[in-house]
Amino acid sequence: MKSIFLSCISLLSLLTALPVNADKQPNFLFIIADDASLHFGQSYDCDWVKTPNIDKLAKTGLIFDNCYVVSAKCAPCRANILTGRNTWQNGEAANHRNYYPANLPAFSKKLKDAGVFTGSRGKVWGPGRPIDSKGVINDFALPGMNKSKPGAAFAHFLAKRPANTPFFYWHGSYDPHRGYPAGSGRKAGKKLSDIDRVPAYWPDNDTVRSDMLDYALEVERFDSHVGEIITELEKAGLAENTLVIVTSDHGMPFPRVKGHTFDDAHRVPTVMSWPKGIKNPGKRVDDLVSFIDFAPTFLELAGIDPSQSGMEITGKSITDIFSGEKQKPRPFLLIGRERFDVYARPGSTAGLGYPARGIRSGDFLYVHNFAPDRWPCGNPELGLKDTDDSPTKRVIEKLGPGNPYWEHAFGKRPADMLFNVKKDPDCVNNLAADENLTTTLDRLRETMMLELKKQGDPRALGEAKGDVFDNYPSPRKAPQGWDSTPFETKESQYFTPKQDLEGLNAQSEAVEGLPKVLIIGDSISIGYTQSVVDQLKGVANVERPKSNCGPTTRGLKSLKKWLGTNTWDVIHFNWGLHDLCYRHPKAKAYGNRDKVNGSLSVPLDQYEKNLEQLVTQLKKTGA
Ligand SMILES: [Ca+2]
Repeated sequence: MKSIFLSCISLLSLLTALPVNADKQPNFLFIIADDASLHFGQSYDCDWVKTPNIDKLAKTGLIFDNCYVVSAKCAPCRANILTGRNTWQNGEAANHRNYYPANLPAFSKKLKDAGVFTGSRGKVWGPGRPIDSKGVINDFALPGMNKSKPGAAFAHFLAKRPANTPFFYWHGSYDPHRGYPAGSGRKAGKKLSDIDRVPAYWPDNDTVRSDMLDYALEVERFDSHVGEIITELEKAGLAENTLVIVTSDHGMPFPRVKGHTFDDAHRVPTVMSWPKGIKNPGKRVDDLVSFIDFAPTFLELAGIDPSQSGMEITGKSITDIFSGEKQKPRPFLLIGRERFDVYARPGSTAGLGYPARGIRSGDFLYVHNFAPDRWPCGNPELGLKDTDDSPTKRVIEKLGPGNPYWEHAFGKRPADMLFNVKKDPDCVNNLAADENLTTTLDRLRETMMLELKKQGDPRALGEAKGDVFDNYPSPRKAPQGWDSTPFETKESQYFTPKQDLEGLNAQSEAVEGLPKVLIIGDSISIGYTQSVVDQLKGVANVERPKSNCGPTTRGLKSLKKWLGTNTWDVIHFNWGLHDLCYRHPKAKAYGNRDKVNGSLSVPLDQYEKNLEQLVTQLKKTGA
């Protein structure tokens, strides 16, 4: 009975599948490390990490020098692979530790539907909950092989494969993800002096080097698993017509790499082998290749036209690189991020993200940070969550704000960042203000924004549509004491910093005979009233309006009221921050702030006129 049932299923899959030709159609073996940078041993000229199995594979295949992930964090990156779409096109799958939308297709499901035998071991997509509206867990049509050893799991999968059926197998390693036993690298015989170079953005000391060696050991374990799996592939006689890809979901779990928008986080080691299909093996490929290119490549090689797959794929197949008949050069690729670790920045239920988009083209990487007022690594008082805990992180944290290493890793970043990745692969010299590169920057930004709009990126479409990413829920429970209220709203209805709440009521005790001082200003200038009062105690009587004095337009309306009937000896005034703030009526951000699509609250020429009128009126007071 069981066998009849199985034959019915097989017949059904044959009927619904596109024609499967096991001789011609390649198999796919996709092996992905978790958090490995460009340290695949000899393949990437790295002496302190030994990866003989990957290096052997590279000799019969291709080494990619410019393969980029779209988002440098586990869950969003893996969503890019599965969908062939960019982060900003994947709804809530743009985020990390999130729900995976039920309607978001995955290439693996399409392969399965076409009759390819599919399976996996280890980490496919996550962390998060890939659950549909009925509570059904989405396994992306990649059922897991329940075996403890990677080689055994793959052998088990191959044994289950129906005869003459092409396969797709995903090995999702957990290496070299943290944590590492501290000192394990040295214990295994590695030396601190093995490391030829510590990136410019970390201090070069024993703790950091030792941390790097611990990481190296985990990359080497990953390599040994690659060896186990390839051995099984060869034993089964399937190596000839299997496209093997060995890569990583983003750079290493160290400060300023994993989770950040620099070259070291996004450019990942990638080796591919396919004896039957790669025409010029043993070559290095310098073409720009994106992780969204995997899905259309798999589909095309499985005989499915990506444009007819119903997946609305953005990536481009790279089969032309395999055949050596390159169609067109790839002029650029895009990168970006939304919310990575949750509860890292107050402002929404599960915390705000750090929206950024970037473009890699020629020698340059241009990155636009949409909310430069936010902390790129998460708020310091909440633990700088967008960087995994590590000895290296602790070393840099201790250095504190103001220290260049701390600023590189955790400090706020400007809206525009431009790096020459050929001359400065560490991306430590921001060239955005370089006058010689103004044209380059403008061209890159224009190309990027145009492309993002074409791709329907809510951030690029403006009107605060991008806030959608900040407001997606997370299955992770809020930590104790989590308060999602934005700091700026909870502090004061007067838009003033905390110290000013005391300052608001802090007027001098009027002492007869002392000069009278009036302070007119916005959140910054009135924020210091208390300390001014304290410092001028016995010297002057200080007062100020009991409100935020806002832009010049409010000043013109309210100045008479603020001056009252007093005679002032000194009037301190300050207008500008509110006038020159970019806002958009439809922006949902606090105060309708919108630096991308907004316009100045008070146009420059009007601001100048208003200021002149105010100064004229103030002069008349004789203060
Ligand atoms: Ca990862």
